[in-house]
Amino acid sequence: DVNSSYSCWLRYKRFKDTDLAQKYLKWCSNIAAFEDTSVIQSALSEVNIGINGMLGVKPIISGSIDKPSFIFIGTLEKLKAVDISIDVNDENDIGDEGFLIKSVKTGDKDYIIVTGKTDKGVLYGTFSLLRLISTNTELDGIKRLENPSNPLRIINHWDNIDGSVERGYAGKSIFYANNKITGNLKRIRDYGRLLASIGINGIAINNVNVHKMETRLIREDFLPYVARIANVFREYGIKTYLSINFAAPIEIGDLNTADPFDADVKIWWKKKAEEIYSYIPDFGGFLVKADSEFRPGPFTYNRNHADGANMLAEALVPYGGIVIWRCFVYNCLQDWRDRKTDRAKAAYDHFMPLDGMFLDNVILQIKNGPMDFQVREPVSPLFGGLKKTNTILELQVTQEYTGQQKHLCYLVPMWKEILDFDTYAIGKGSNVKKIVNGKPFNNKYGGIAAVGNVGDDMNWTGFQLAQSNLYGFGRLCWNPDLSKEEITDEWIKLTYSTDKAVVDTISKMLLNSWRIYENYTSPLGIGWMVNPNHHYGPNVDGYEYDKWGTYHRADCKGIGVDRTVKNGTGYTKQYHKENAEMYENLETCPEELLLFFHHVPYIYKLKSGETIIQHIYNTHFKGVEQAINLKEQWKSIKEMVDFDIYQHVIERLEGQIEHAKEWRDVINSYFYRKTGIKDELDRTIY
Ligand code: GCW
Repeated sequence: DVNSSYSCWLRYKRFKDTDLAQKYLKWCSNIAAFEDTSVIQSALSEVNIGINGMLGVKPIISGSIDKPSFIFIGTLEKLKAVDISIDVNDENDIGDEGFLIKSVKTGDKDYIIVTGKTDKGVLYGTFSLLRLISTNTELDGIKRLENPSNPLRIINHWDNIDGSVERGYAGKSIFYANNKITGNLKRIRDYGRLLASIGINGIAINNVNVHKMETRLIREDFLPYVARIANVFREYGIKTYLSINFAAPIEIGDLNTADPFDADVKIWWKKKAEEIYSYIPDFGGFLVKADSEFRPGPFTYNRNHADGANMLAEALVPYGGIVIWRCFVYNCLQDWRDRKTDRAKAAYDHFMPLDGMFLDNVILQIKNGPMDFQVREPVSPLFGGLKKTNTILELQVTQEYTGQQKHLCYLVPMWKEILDFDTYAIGKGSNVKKIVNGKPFNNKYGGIAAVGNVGDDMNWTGFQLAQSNLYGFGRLCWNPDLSKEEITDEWIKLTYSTDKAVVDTISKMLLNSWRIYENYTSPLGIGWMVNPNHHYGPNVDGYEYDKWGTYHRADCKGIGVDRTVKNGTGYTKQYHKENAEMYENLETCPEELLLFFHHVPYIYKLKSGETIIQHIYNTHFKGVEQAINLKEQWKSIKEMVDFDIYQHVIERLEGQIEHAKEWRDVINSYFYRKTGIKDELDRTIY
């Protein structure tokens, strides 16, 4: 039973320290609020839950600022209307979704304002204030002015209408069951609270693989139910998006083509847009996977991606909607004997020639790496490559290739590396985090999206510790400059306790977990050594002689894929010069990506002096030791966390240890048998 995990990082646990509680109570007992938009109401309801939970007092919410101490919650407009003055500079600095939290002392009054230009800003400010209180931050003299770095902060659900979730590891869908949309709006509302608390402002509620039944979500029989979900999310400042089927005019319309140049097709989508907006006036737009992994698209009609995306975008223009078009396009039927085609090159080859051809309400959504969410990949060269096109970064919070929420694998450290990666697009310092927010190239849109990790399990994410990935994702979208340590500490304090031993222990576990996972799975940038289809567990040749374009090229002498211009597939040239040279050259290529870019002999020496083969053995033995150690660390805080959570995590960690051993032995045995080279330390290899 992991019920106490249901509220995730919004636990608002009662303060044990009564002095501290007293200090906050001064302000928190009285809330001054004057507005009644649904978003402000959400903020007020949250304040009520939070203060009641933490301080044990039901705050009095009134339209008055007469008390000596209170918290004002409302828009700038209201703030001014009630004659609370605010610095003009601050006022100008607050953007559309930004907020200001400020302590004010005047004469006989001592109060805190939480304000924003819009009610959404007020909502974000309120969640932020509650976070400050939960983490015991001093409010006396506080001033926080924050604006989100990324305009679009979106979660993608790969949920199907039968209730299954593609790559979902936390139960069934919270949106659908048995080909119907759920009536459990309470759960959706709680999800909205979680998402809004970390600043998420968009959600695509169905799988990008839009099958027969899901194609109908944009029909009149389903739209009223989609609208009910959208209504709930709207109260939390979240716009609803739908994944659509490019062939919808044929499948649910009465046309015999979906050609984007066909006049009837254009009219069909325009009417469809009008219909959708009649149910959901603030509908976000369409998310589209086209001409990818057997999904239909413009290629059928000899049109390109820009033709396809623009046609849909035109239909959405009148309503301010957007088309998010995915760049995950490659040949998934490649003959394994074809050594020239390199899947890593595909997205860039498809989309770079189209740079500048998309309408300005089209956004290209690009996976972080050129392959597919492996444990380690270089950053996609489309970031910093595309300059005249809106882009958003796509991350995967659900742990498809990173332990499927059975293993602990905290992804914030990986995402930080991605966001900090310098593309050199406009000279040094052109980090991905700057590129994707759209500012450097004056793009209209930008942001970050991720495939979510939530299902109908009581604790939302299957493995309770995996809640940290969702939390960290949202926080990074809002502010990619937050350090991984800051985000991690915050999450632990909100979820468990502010006790130093708890924070230090769990933080260490989380921050090391990605590297640990990498150690006992795939070394040096080699991916795909997994079982086909479900992608769980070791299988070195699982994808080696197949059609998906995913190889490691191990033979008896060496391993790795040569992607150099000199001898290989030429992938390195898709990067700007500085990175192209770094990857091209064996000496300067970062070692953790060595086998992604180069094919080297097993006896090649790494900088540590270890050979590749010895490195494989060493990391795999070490990874298992580290996994064992994770459990020891967790045991050390047994008395300090709720028993049910303690037990749940122990069980997962035990499973992880066993499975790490499986990985170690399969990988080591494979390479030992392939090479005949013994482990220098003579450990057991089969
Ligand atoms: O990683 C692959 C997944 C597919 C997924 C696809 C995509 C939704 O294995 O399950 O399909 O990527 O991103 O479109």
